[in-house]
Amino acid sequence: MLFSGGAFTVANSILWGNSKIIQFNSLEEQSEFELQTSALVSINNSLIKKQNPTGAGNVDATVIGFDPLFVSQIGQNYHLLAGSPLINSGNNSFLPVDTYDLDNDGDVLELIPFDLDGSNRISIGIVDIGPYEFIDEVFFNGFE
Ligand SMILES: [Ca+2]
Ligand SMILES: [Ca+2]
Ligand SMILES: [Ca+2]
Repeated sequence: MLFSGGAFTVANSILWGNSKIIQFNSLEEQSEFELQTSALVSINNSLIKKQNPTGAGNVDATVIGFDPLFVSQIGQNYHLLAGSPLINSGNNSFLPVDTYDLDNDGDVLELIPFDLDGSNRISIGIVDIGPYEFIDEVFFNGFE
């Protein structure tokens, strides 16, 4: 993927190497990601492999030994493990509204209610970066 012009926005998203780009906003799935300085770029509350993009709230993936704690990178399973730096690192204000009324409550102006699994899009008050919200099983199931 090469952005050589135009403008694009990345928010609450994961761009991870040669695998999928996962997002909710304006980008489609891509296999590569490269920026040229002529592109107008807005990257916020996102993770880009081996980068620390300018913008607000991005995860610094340039740290030695950085691990986003995906369930399986090889298996391209981008669900998050407990302790992932992506948990609660999104920005709720970047979420799209529920235009298609996914929860059938007649409210199309609320924030989108579900993640890619159909779980609550926002858990513990703040959206996680990427398509899946981390659910704390202990919290979710009540007491152990
Ligand atoms: Ca709704
Ligand atoms: Ca609702
Ligand atoms: Ca969360």
